Amino acid sequence: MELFNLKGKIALVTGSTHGLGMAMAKGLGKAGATLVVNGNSSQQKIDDAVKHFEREGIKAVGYRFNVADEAQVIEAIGKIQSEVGPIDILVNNAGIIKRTPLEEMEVADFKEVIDIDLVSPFIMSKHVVKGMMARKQGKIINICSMMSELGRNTVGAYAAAKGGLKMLTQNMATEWAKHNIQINGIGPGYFATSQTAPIRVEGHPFNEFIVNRTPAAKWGDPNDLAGAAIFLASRASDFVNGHILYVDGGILATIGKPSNET
Ligand code: GCO
Repeated sequence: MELFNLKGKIALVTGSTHGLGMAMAKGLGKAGATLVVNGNSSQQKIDDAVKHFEREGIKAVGYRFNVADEAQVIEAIGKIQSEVGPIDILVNNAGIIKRTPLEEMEVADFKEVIDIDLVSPFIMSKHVVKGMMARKQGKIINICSMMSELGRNTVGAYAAAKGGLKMLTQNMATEWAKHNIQINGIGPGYFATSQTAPIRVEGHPFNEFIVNRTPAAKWGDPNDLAGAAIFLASRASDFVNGHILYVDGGILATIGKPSNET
């Protein structure tokens, strides 16, 4: 189990005040990492998340900043590194989605999704990787999606961002692996979170579709992502690079089946 021990490591998880980010951060904390919690909505949400982690026996510190604003990112990373310590693990999780048919989508909305879901991981990684290079070690985990591989009606901007994030992950690995930095991705399937709440309501056609389309025949529980996060943040993945680890109940393994088949 030493391979998966994160004791003494500092993990910054963007968007970790709720949902998948919180679940992955909790996994890293339970494995021994000190958590740097990030959000941009309200200081109260960050404080509540820090208290949540502390109740779990996890050391956590909160920083509110907008991952899409390079000046805020530079300032925050400087403060984190001087107040908490060097960032050993960066999880680029913060993201948004806008569900609109492409032909109806405003350009500004398209750009906002690209900005937060694709440009922000670049901004964060560009400024965190300098310290990792100096220390000759580090772990970067980009949170991709089923939409890194597949399209779906109304999520074109998100798919473009997440498809790009998959390739950005591979290019980060190409350029930075020689510094003993491992850059990988996690591709969550369909999970029960606030982001998917609108398409998960009882009786919503998409709810039944996903259960039928997923070989595991259920929506994922955010805690199912903790193991993948711990693996990619630990020494257990020191020779894994540029890999997107899909945690999807088997969705990408299958073409699916007619609704009348079990
Ligand atoms: C959607 C969902 C998905 C999931 C996840 C799948 O509207 O299709 O929100 O985008 O959130 O990204 O991997």
